Amino acid sequence: MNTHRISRLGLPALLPKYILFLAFCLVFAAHISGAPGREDAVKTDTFAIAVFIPGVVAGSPTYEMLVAGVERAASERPDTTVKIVEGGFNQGDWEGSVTALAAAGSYALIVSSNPALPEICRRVSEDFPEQHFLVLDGHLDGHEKIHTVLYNQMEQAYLIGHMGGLVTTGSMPGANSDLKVGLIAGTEYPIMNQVIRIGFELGLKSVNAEIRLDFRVVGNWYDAAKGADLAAGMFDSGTDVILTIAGGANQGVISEARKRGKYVLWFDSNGYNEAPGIVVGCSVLNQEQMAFEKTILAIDGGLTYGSAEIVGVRDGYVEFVEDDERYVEHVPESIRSSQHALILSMTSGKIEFTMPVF
Ligand code: RBF
Repeated sequence: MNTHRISRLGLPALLPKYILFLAFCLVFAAHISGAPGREDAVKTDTFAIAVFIPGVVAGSPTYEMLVAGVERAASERPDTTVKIVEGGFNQGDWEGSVTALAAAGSYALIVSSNPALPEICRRVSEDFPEQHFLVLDGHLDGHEKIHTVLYNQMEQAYLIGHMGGLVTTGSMPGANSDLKVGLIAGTEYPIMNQVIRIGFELGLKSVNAEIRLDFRVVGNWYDAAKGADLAAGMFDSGTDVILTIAGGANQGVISEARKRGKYVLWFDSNGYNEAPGIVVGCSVLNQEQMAFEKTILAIDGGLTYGSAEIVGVRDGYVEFVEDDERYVEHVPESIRSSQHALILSMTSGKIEFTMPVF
């Protein structure tokens, strides 16, 4: 990855040597460019990547993993640059920001992550047909300049739903006899309403059909105070464990659970460390690894634009994290072994779900 550092010390003293060195490089480069078959060796072939974040990076697990994966790939390939652009929380601004990146004409690849992005990239592509895009956590098949990867979030939600069912029916200190589990979402969108919520509920009911889901919406992806308010209302009405998928608002849900000795389930990344003993289950996407692999492919010229992948548990990109010491320490063995049995059923293919596409 290219990083540019400007030294403040001793520049005037070093200047003559620097000029000499530069002259040497130019002569050397001119010499190489004269070699047979090399027409333009002085030109550096930089692969410039723009990562467009539809929101802000901090606090949103999928975005944090996206940035980490792209940066890791760039660090393994010389002459690759990465620019991170945060689009902010106003969805209406995103298309303009992606358009500006494409219009710059300097990015070999624009990378993003979010179910709303494929359609935005498709529209931008109408004006900038040469621009290539990689979109994770989204789906668009058959566009010659766009590659997408969708995760099987029915499986991801079912895994964490099963864990929620075990917690609310189990005997951990914060669990009560009410069969109520919560889900707090940042906003409502098709995958939330028709996949994650449904998969989560199926997972809960696979443990006990009487479990009821309390579903609430923050209305944005940043308001921790609203997240805490919603969680408080849910805990007051008998919920003992909440799955939170609300970006920066997740922190409010955690602080409320901590105050009351209740539990939180985490989505997308390993969140046990956010609050050990309170976050008692994480079903994750291996988005960092996916971003890394796809970016390497793009840099090396092997990414298949025009195709749309869907990956799930059996592909290794959707997982429940059970090998974390905080999980082992805080969750009773009886619950962990039931959850382990479910994981085996899913990795063996005995239980699997089709991920709907919209
Ligand atoms: N998830 C976040 O963690 N932070 C966000 O800022 C965020 N913004 C989103 C905006 C839109 C329009 C949509 C459709 C989803 C957004 N998500 C966000 C949800 C994210 O894409 C993903 O569905 C969830 O993280 C569950 O994997």
